[in-house]
Amino acid sequence: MVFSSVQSLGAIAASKLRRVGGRLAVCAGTAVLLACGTVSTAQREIVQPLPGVDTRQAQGFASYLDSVAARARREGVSQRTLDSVLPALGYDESIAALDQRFAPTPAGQSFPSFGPEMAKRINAAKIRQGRQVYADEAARLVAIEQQTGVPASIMVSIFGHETSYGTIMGNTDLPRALATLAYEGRRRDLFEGELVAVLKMIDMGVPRQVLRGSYAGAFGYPQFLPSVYLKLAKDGDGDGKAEIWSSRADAFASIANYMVEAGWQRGVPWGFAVAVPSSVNVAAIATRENVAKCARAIERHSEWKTMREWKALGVYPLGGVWPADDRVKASLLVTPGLDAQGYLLTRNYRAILDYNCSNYYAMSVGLLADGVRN
Ligand SMILES: [Ca+2]
Repeated sequence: MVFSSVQSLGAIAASKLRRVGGRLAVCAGTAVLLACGTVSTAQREIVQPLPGVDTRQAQGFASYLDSVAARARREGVSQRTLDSVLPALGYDESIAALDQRFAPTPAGQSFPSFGPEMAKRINAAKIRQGRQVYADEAARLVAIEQQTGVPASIMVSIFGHETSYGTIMGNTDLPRALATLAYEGRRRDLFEGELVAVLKMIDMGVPRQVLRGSYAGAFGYPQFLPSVYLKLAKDGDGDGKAEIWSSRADAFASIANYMVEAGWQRGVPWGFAVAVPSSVNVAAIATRENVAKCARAIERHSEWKTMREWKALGVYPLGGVWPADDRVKASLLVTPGLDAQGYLLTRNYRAILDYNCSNYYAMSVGLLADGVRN
């Protein structure tokens, strides 16, 4: 199905309810442990400041990298890897500037309408391309879906959202970007850990030239951070390697593994469009959850209620069909700008939010998945 406006998004989602299937799954991990040493002064002197970077900053950066080397060594990264990567890294001011520009939206700022936000992310071409990917990779996708319970359409949709189906993966050198962001310091805890993780990947034999991605360190078809790669990347095509930058099968298996790890439940829809009668006081049932992650996105949700409870309140699916199990819990998200007044969202929606903490992202992943599946 191809639609011409966001008005039909709710209808697409609602019409999808009939098809849900499932069972449970497991996940994998990777660890690296090797030997150590120190970065010599001679090697440190190779660090060249980029144009516009003063000498003091370059020295500060070099001594910071010494401390990263010590940490990486403690975590088992080999001296060979440290010597081959760290001395040649330069501080990149353009990356630091990008990071400053994308500082988080302050709390209290109003949220944009869903209509234009969905229209930015989903269009007829994106659905068509997604269906083509689905058709091309059907055998593999179905096998992964059977194994994990994560729908093929969700894997394809995330692939579409993250990298436009593998066409836009970013071309920034990851060690350089992560070293810059860690040194810059606004989110040092995060980026220093990612820098050490990328060193572990190099230690494992991942070729340096494939370690290119976004300025913030996400890489490959699913745009994983290095630490996520180490923890969750899977081999999907049977060659024993998790090459998420060149193998769609590996990317799909890794995305599904991420979703399972984030709590994806087999046979449960991500969510569906609903009508909400005026008798429902949405403000009165706002969530009181105190979550560590995605708090800003989740504060827009209602408290959890079972399908049976929503039904009793007079809420009903625009597609006319409730999930088979009326004990499944969902929270309500009011969606101004969409045809549907709101969506009932299950725990599986939270798994998508875990991938990227934005209601616009998670809704758009769900709706594109529905469009691809239709
Ligand atoms: Ca593989």
